[in-house]
Amino acid sequence: KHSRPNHHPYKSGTTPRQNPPSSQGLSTRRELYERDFPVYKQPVEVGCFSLDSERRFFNDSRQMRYYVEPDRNPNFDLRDGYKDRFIKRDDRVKEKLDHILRWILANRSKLSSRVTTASPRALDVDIVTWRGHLTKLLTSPYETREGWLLAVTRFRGTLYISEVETEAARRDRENREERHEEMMYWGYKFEQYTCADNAHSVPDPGGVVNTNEAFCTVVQTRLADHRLLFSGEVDCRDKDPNAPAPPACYIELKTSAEICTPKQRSNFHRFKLLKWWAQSFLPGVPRVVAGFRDHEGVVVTVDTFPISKMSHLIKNEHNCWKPTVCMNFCCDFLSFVKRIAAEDNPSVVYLFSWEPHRDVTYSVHRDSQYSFLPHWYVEEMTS
Ligand code: 0WD
Ligand code: CA
Repeated sequence: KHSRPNHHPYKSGTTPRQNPPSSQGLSTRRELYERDFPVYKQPVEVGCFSLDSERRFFNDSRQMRYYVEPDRNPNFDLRDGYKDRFIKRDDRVKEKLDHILRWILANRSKLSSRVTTASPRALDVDIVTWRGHLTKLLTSPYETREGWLLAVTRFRGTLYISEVETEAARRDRENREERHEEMMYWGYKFEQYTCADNAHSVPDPGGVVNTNEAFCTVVQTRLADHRLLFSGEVDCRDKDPNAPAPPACYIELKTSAEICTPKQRSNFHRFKLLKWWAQSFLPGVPRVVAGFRDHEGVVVTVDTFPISKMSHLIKNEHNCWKPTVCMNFCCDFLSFVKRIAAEDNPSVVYLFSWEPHRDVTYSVHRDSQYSFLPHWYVEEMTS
């Protein structure tokens, strides 16, 4: 260990300053996060909202769908309707946290607001974000391909976290091949084959697939000392009226390439199940129903994966992912964010950036292109 040279610029008697903040990072190395599983409270649904075929917000469950169990070998043709019965959401439009913020304004009383001079906090939560952003954090210690950018603003004591599209992600989106474009449709088509509009009807595979439509749950939970409020899109629910209350009655639908070789099985366990586990564990959705399809987009088998069994399924894989690493990294990242994002100001953005094999770094931006809290939200929350 080498000592400080005598000509060091700091005055004697003062504590040496830390490195400039922009050079301090947070590591994503797995070994650092192999500790006891952190406290993660059972997520509680505090509300929901719907987005209609034109992406309009409704503070209700009108877009909820009901799962109808298919045949185990259904031969669903996922390519059907791609050319003539598909309305695709415009993914150039960045909605940021807007829908969640609309939900918050419509439900402020439910969030036990305490607006007092002693407590400047407008909401009784530390973090507001999309579930999908948290999924990216959970999987970062195992991610080798895609980095992320997360914009953070502290406003009235609460940290708002909103993703910014990376340059690489924008390039991929703009240069997607036609085959890939079509394969993205397959997941939505599978939903149409397995979901009905109400508990007593049947799916309508002859209808239009419109990806503007969404039903989102809003859940509250706590990860160690971080009180979280986040929203996630839910595909459907168990149609049995005696099913447990949300989120335990929710079902996540997925499609995946059929598994033919041991290598494919191993990759499925190592990469796909990690993403599926992280996404559904966060809001407390207990099961994933997967349609395994061939290269022509025909679903050959359907299987149910309980979230609670996923981490056992993977135990035979060498060097596989661990839920505790995912959760501890997320927890440490949120602590890091709380420490760095100190200025309470709706027009200041702390931009956290990560690329695989690197540390998380950040930069600070005032009144920039990155500001994401809309005026209508800031004004309503300030009054
Ligand atoms: O504008 C943005 N940058 C984002 C917007 C990024 C992430 C999400 N969103 C919004 C959209 O309003 C969407 O309705 O989030 C909603 C979904 O949020 P989430 O549940 O937090 O996202 P995630 O867990 O990543 O995805 C859940 C589902 C996906 O299902 P699969 O089975 O493929 O994981 O939401 C859909 C997709 O069906 N989805 C999206 N829908 C609209 N816009 C988006 C998106 N950007 N990303 C995923
Ligand atoms: Ca899905």
